Amino acid sequence: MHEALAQVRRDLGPEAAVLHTREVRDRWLGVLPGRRRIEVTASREVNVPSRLRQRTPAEPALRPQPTAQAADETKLSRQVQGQLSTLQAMMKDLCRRSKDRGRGDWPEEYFRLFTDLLDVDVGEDVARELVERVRIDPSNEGLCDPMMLKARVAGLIEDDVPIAGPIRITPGRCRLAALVGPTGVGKTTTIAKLAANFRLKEKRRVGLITVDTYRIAAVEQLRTYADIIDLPMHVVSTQREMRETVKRMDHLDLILLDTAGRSPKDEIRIQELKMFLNDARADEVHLVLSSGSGARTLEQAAEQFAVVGPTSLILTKLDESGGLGNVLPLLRNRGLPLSYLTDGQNVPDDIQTADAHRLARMILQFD
Ligand SMILES: Nc1nc2c(ncn2[C@@H]2O[C@H](COP(=O)(O)OP(=O)(O)OP(=O)(O)O)[C@@H](O)[C@H]2O)c(=O)[nH]1
Ligand SMILES: [Mg+2]
Repeated sequence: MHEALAQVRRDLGPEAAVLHTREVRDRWLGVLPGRRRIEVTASREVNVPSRLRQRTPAEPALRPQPTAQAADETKLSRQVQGQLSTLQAMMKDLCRRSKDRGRGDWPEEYFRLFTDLLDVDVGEDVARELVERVRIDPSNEGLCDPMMLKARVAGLIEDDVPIAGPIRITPGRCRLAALVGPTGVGKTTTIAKLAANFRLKEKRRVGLITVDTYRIAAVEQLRTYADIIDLPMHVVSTQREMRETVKRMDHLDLILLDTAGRSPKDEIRIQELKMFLNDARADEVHLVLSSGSGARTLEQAAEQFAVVGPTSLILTKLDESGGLGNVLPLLRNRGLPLSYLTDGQNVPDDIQTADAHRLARMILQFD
C-alpha cells in the first residue's frame, strides 16, 4: 500500500485524492493463490477539501515533523474520515426525511408541513393526523403556500385546546384555588404571580395558605412573597388546621393554596394531598406542569394527579422550552382545560391567561 500511494503521489502529485483501494490476488492455474497486488484508484480532478486546520505561516510547528510518508497517510485518512462524516450526515438527514410511513402520496408541500411539525416537537402520530386533516379538507384544495398550510394547522390546534379561563372571583364569596403538581414545576412562583396580580392590579383581598411542611425553605419562599405583597399567610400541617384556617380566612375574596411538590409516582402523598384539598373545599384545583417535560412524562403526571380532581391546567416554563409540540397530546387527550401559561421567573409579570390562539402560534413558532 505504501508503494502504491507513493506511486500515486509520484504520478499525480501530492494533492491527488484516493478514491478507492482494493487488494487483488492472481490465481495460478486458476486455483493456487498467486501474487498479492494492490489496486488504487486516484484522481487529481476530484477536489476533496482538507479537514485539517491550515497552519498560518507564523504558527510554528510544535511537534516534531513526521516523515513525509506518514504525514501523507494521515492526511489521506483524515480525508477519508471527512468523506465518511459527510456521508453519515447525509444518511441521518435521509432517515429523518423518510419518517414518512403513512405519507401515502402526500404532495411535497404537505410532506414539508409534516417535517416542520416534527421540528417543533409535535409527535409523529399527531403531526400525521394534523397534516391529513388539512389535506382532506375540501376548503384547502389547491392550497400550497407553506405559511397558509401552517395557519390551517394552527386553526386545528386552536380548536383542539380546551381553555378554562382565569380564576373567577365571585363578589361576596371567598374563592379557594389550589395549585398541585410534581416537584419544582413552579407552583410557588405561580402562586406569587397570581397573588400579586389579584392584589395589586385587581385590588382583591387575597390570602395564602401553604401545606408545604416538608421543607422549611419552601414555607419561607412563600412567606417572603407574602411579606412583599403584604398578604396574610398561614402554614397548615394537619387536616384540622386546614379546615380552621380556611374558615378564619373566608372574609377574603381569594385564597391561594400552595402545596408541596409530589412525585407523580408517590401515591401515598398524592392521597394525602387529596384529603387536604377536601378539607380546604377547593373551588379550583390547578394542576401545574412544566412545558419542558416530554409528552409522555406530561401525560403520566396528569394521570397520576387525576385522583386529586384537577379542574384545570397551568403550563409553566414556556420560555425554556425549545419546541412546544410536546404539550399537544396532554392538551388533546386529557381534556383538562388550560387556565394559565407562565414564561419566566419574574413575579408578577411572567404569567398570562391561557389563550388557544396564542398557544397554537407559539407551538408552530409563528411569531
Ligand atoms: N424559566 C422559568 N422558570 C420558572 C418559571 N416558573 C418557575 N420557575 C422557576 O422554577 C424554579 C422552581 O419554582 P418553584 O415555584 O419553587 O417550584 P415549585 O413547584 O413550588 O417547587 P416545589 O415546591 O419544590 O415542588 C424556580 O427557580 C423558579 O424561579 C417559568 O415560567 N419560567
Ligand atoms: Mg413550592
